[in-house]
Amino acid sequence: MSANVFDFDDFIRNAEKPVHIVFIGINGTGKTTTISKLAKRLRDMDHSVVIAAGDTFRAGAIDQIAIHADNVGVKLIKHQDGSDPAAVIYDAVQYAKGHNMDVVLSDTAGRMHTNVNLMAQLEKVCRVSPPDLTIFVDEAVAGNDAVERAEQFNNAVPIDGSILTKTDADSKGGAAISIAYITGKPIIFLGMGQGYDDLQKFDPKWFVDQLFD
Ligand SMILES: Nc1nc2c(ncn2[C@@H]2O[C@H](COP(=O)(O)OP(=O)(O)O)[C@@H](O)[C@H]2O)c(=O)[nH]1
Ligand SMILES: [Mg+2]
Repeated sequence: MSANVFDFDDFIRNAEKPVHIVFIGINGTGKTTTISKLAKRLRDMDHSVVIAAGDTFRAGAIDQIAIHADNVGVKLIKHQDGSDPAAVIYDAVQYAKGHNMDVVLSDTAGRMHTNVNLMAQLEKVCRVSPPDLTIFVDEAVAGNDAVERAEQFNNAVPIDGSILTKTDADSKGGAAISIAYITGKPIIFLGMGQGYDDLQKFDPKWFVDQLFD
């Protein structure tokens, strides 16, 4: 695992701006919460951030992310409920370019990895606004289910790394090893709670110590 470490902060610092990051995964794994945490982290590092309200599907999703964007003090680009997620994400990237902003965090609706139409929609999002990073978000508690999903999502839109959430509920999180192995891509962060600061950089040594503790 230590052969495959990704320094998110360095990547953002050195990348050509705006950096576009798309978050994918099934429903309820913590995509929206994680985006809010990352928005705060990036703001704390003096990066300017735009969030794209790309979950236009679930009722209340746009309001939910609007509250988070407000709380952490970043710009939100949103369209109507039910609109094309590729369009709002495109607008957010254009906004960031037009305003010399550093990072675009694109939310997407949760979808089952087995839903062909919704996976095609994800491919469209990534075709219209190619991401610099595609991050798969799943729960540490999901175990082997998360591994299966990581593989399927990775087949549809190649992922660059994963974030495992809710490690506060399952401190072991052995799924991290399998997900990193299956995708060949690093685990970037761990979600450790519901607060904006409950995000920890993935540290292989810390993780292995936890696992065998
Ligand atoms: N305990 C805990 N809860 C989390 C964590 N990340 C997200 N959640 C909670 O999981 C629920 C679903 O999160 P949400 O971001 O809406 O998931 P999404 O459907 O993937 O966007 C919310 O109640 C979050 O507060 C975490 O790291 N730890
Ligand atoms: Mg969400």
